[in-house]
Parts: sequence; structure tokens; C-alpha cells
Amino acid sequence: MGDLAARHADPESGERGQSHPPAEPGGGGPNIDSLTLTAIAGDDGPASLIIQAEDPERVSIVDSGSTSSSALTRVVDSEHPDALGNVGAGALGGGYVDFGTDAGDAVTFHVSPDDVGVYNATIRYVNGGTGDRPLLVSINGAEPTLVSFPPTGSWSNWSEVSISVPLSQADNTLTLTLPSAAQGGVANGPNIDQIGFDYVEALPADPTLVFSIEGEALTIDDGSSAADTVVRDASNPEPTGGGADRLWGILPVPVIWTWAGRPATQDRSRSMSPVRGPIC
Ligand SMILES: [Ca+2]
Ligand SMILES: [Ca+2]
Repeated sequence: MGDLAARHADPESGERGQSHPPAEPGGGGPNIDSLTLTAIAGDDGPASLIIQAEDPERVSIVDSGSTSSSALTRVVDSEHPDALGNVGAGALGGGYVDFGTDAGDAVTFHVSPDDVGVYNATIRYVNGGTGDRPLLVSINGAEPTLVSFPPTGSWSNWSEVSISVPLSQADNTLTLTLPSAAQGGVANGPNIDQIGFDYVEALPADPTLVFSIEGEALTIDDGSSAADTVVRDASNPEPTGGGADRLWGILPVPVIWTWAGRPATQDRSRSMSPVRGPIC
């Protein structure tokens, strides 16, 4: 919608002004000089949220296992260096969380958006190691999904991993947990700087339908004991209908896009690749 106003001049009085539009019985009309359309800002959705990992008001840490310094999952800043006495350069907000070495160590972000919905969560991290340091990601305590945090080249070269998450209530939690080897983890994690949350779209109509994807395996939880939500493919087609192959066409599977292993300033469009499905 716009704000419509017309500038006109009265030929007898010389009066000029704006009207919506002028009424002039008996024919004729005003001389139209110009038309001004003023756009009214639309609703761009809820404002973005950025939570610093070192924010004690919004982030809680569960540190388990050994009490040796290298095993601790803790906040690192100028007053609290890491186990080697270092503070990594390039973190935003003055600090970051350094994962220790114990499976089960966890960092929970408390997220209170203006509106519920599906959000893009951009996790800023650094991994100066030589191999992937995956973490389990869970939203509001739901079944976690393993997310990759590939090497970034150095401990000061921060990068981002972006995942799609549902923020379905006023207060949500996003928990990053160091997985065990059996869960696909290694005995260490990346450093986490911050997570930004950007609104994408409204929640699905049926919030009880939950997809969880780990690796190549897809698990469906339809919220009831009856297996009435199943995968249909060539090995398990529809009992009836669906055409010759009894499949109702192919539905696109949503994916998580990562921009891992690149400098934060790099053009995202050149290195995106889908790795996993949505976390619910
Ligand atoms: Ca620990
Ligand atoms: Ca930070």
C-alpha cells in the first residue's frame, strides 16, 4: 500500500495544494503537475537476534569429566585465556566458548524471539585443527542432529555454519553438545563465537511432525504409535493410487546449507553445499 497524493493548481485563484482527488462538478478538472507515491515500510518479520557465546545471561555451560584445564568447556576472553594461555583473535563481542575434550560437555543458547517460526541459525566458529569437529545440535531438548564443523585453516580464521531451526515457543534452547565417538564425535570441539537467528518463515501447520536426519538415515516421528507416516519409494509404494509407479511424484527434501571451511568474508554462494535436513 502506498500514500497517494496529487499536486494541483486552481486556474482562477492560482491556489496550489494537494487533494485526494479534488471534486469539480460540471466537468473539467485540475491541472496535474505531478504524482507522489510514498512507500510505507512493510513488515520484514522479526528482528534478527545475535547471542554471544560468552553472554552469561543467555548462555549456560555444562562442563563434565576431567578437571584438567584442556578438558574444560568454558568462556575464553582477555581475562580468562585457554588451556595454553591463549586468547584466539577475531572473536566478536570480546570472547567465545572453548570446547574441552569430554563427550557430553554442552553449551546452551537461550533464544526468545519476537515471533515463533523457522529461523536460520548462523553459528560463527573456528576450528584450527586438521579434521572435522562435529557437534550435536538440539532444539528445545529434541532428538539431536550431528552437525559438521570442518577445519577453518587457523584458530583466528572464523567461519560460519548455517542451519534451519524451528523456534516454536517464547523461550527456546539451542544446545551444542560434544558427541562421543559412538555418536560420530572426536575428543574436541570447535570454538563458538556467537549464533545469529534470522526469521525465515512460519512454522509448519503440523508441529507434531518431526523429521530427524543423521548422516544418510532419515527417521520419521509422526507423534503416534501407529506407523501412518512412512517413507514412500520404489520399495514401499502407495497401496493404491499414485500412477503407474504408485508414487505421487517426488517431493523436495529440505536441506541444511553450510558455508563451512571458508573465510567469513568469502562469497557464500560459491561454497554452499547441502549436508543435512532440518533440525526439529
Ligand atoms: Ca569437560
Ligand atoms: Ca563472541
